[in-house]
Amino acid sequence: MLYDIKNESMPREELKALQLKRLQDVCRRVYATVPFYRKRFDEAGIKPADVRSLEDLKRLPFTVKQDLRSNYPFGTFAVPRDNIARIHASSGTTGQAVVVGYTQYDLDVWAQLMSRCLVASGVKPQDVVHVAYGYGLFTGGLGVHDGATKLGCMVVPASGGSTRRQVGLIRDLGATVLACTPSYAMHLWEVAMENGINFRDLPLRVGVFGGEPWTDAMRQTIEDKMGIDAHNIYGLSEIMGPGCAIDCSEHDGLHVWEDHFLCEIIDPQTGEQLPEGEQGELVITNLTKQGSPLIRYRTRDLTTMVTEPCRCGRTHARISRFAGRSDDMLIIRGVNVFPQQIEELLMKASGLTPNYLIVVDRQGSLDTMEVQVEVTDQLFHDQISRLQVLERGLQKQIKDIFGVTTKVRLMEPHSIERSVGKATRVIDKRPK
Ligand code: DLL
Repeated sequence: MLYDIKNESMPREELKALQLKRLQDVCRRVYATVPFYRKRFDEAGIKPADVRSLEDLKRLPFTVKQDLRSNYPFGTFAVPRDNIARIHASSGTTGQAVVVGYTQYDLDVWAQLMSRCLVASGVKPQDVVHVAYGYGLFTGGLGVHDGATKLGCMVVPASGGSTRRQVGLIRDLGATVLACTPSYAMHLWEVAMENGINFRDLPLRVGVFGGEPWTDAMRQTIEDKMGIDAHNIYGLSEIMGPGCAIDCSEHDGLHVWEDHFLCEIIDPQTGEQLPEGEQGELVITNLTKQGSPLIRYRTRDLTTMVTEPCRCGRTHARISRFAGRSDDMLIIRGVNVFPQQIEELLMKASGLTPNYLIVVDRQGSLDTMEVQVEVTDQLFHDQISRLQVLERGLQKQIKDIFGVTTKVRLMEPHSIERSVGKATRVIDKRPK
């Protein structure tokens, strides 16, 4: 099922023509109304009228998060403040906040793209959608809420927190769809089990999970435990919020809505565009946004992109599950380690739970890495020798794959702090 057949299955040539028209339009708009962009375009020696083909995209300047910080709060807005209907903010915990603005048209487009995502995950108007993404400046809650409302679902705006109460609501109101971060989904499941509620026995059938990186192994674990079909939804506040991309029932990459977002994969070091299928940083240009459209925004998210059509009938390009963010990459004694690579390993071992934390520190001049992972109740009550064998086995696997010596510490169940939104997977105590 497609929500918007005409646009979602548009032949690629037509899609490209539409993208070019919209790219020319957004360039004209930002050049005329955003002094920051006028300056950037002038510095790059390009005028909106010079954009004659999609090939010209690479001549346009990049936008990075720091540009949004430097122009806080309204310096990147392209319409008068009277036309802004809503503000959201990015979730960054450090540095100057970043705000983004939506006109009523932007909110309508957002709801429409979120509806596309929900339908791609198998959600129908008859569904009961329990939204446990945070409501507020974070885009997760309101973004999914508006899309599910537009689709005609019954929406439960639970937000994050009060986990026990939420579990009761999921059961009592008959939620069929759960939308939250994958780590919070696991936490909800765990609290449900503690309270004698098994999600497998409930009508729940679809998960719309995202907002943080997670591995395919984690998806399988969640699907097994909850008895649902879990989808991976991607988005970022700077560009829109949740709903930029999602995987369809084929689970073969995330469709990114190319009639609204022009995507490139670049080499994060050189800034050059990479050939189709190569891994690099996703760069997105807003084609239709009015409030605060961004040109060539560097997401820092690492992925690959392919344009080959999908079996589901959608013609929009697919990006792969994210390998991580370039700023999340840990460099341990010169070796690059992504937290998701560790997650992948942990999820394959039996007796472990998906609750883990990577603690990086420095002793003298040497980096140290400790992987803390909670074991299941069952394993915890097993013989010490079994725990030791598992610990050593994991240490050896990490050493074999990355070449770095790591301490693996198996933890008592429930000893690692749970989060209600995006999980903290890494604590880096090294002096900066
Ligand atoms: O996290 C928007 C969102 C909410 C997406 C709910 C999906 C569901 P920000 O707080 O601005 O916006 O954070 C955006 O989160 O650049 C990625 O690094 C990461 N991220 C979001 N979704 C995924 C995903 C929301 N499915 C940043 N896989 C992005 C991996 C993700 N990383």
